[in-house]
Amino acid sequence: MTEMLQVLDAATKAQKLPLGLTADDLRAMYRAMVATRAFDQRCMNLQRQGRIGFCVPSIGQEASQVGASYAAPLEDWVYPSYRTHSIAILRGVPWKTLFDQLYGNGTDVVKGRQMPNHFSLRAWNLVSVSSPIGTQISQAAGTARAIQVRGEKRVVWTWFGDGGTSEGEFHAGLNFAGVWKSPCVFMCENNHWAISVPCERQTASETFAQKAVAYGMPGVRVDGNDVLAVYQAAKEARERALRGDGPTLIESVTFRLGPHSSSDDPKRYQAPELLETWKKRDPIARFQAFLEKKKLWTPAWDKQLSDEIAAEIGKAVDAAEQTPPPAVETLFDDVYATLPPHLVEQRQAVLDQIRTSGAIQDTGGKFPL
Ligand SMILES: Cc1ncc(C[n+]2csc(CCOP(=O)(O)OP(=O)(O)O)c2C)c(N)n1
Ligand SMILES: [Mg+2]
Repeated sequence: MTEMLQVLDAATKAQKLPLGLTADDLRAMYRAMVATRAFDQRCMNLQRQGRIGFCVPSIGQEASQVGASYAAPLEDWVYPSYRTHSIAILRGVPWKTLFDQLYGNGTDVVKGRQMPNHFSLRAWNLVSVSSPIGTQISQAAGTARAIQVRGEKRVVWTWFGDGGTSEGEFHAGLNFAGVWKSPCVFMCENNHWAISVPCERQTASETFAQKAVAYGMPGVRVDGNDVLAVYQAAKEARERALRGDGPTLIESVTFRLGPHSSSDDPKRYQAPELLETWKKRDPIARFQAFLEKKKLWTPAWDKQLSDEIAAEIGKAVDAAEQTPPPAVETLFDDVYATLPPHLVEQRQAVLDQIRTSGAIQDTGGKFPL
């Protein structure tokens, strides 16, 4: 569990396309990676311009996320981390839906009640992002057990970082799934940092993958900047889970090329040489070189792709920004199937107060910001 699975270099030299993937599959993977980076860059710009409050870029981790998620069909449940919006992009969530959440506007699925970047996308089987580190791990293990009890043919995926492995939830989740042999894939993205804590201060284990041994499941260490290797590891883990052979822990070795979040400045704790080393292993550049060799990439296609994505994102940003905030009475929605009488009364009291008091302007039912 110290060796690292790699596919890209050998596949570049081989005649055939690897892993049963078609040219369209490979182009779709590349598109999702490029789109994720464009989204991240746009979000950082919007945050710097004061137009959204917060974001968490995944720059450098696109292969790790797109590779694995390409092996996860829509019927699979995903318990994401705050850094894995590429999964939503790959699943075809409209840009406007993502920006609605970042703006917390009136068409935001969660009605502006979550911190920006905490997407909750039930229609795409993407469970709400958890802010407390690691809580999604035990939730996913529970869901995987439920799927097993119901006899459903699908798999649960959960995403967390190297730092997440130090939480009690990691132990609880992996132990439970290991005992029950539940259909769960534990995706640990080792991006070398937990904010400013380097991964060598996170664990004394030689690898994160080897922690799987203690839970009675396979641990696979994969080059997380090699999109095809991650796809292979994830596909095998899914097949294993569907066969009833239980969970897998995948350690995807990658690197965070950007800040932890829009609130972080890695220059304060990261040696510039380390960043330079990993920039040379940029997962998008590596995949692009492979595609070019296979005659599946041209500069013209790349430009067309980038222009198309930039236009789609631009349109969604404009639309989300112009959408008014949630109406104030929606504050009471979604908790009860039928609102209890005392809350109906309180909602009316709030609306009456808004209308009569000068303190809050009457927005005609719209959120008074
Ligand atoms: C229980 C808990 N402790 C601390 C934090 C603060 N915190 C937010 S992100 C983070 C680092 C997590 O690192 P890692 O799991 O490696 O994921 P990455 O951010 O690198 O993707 C910490 C400590 C938190 N959100 N929840
Ligand atoms: Mg990390």
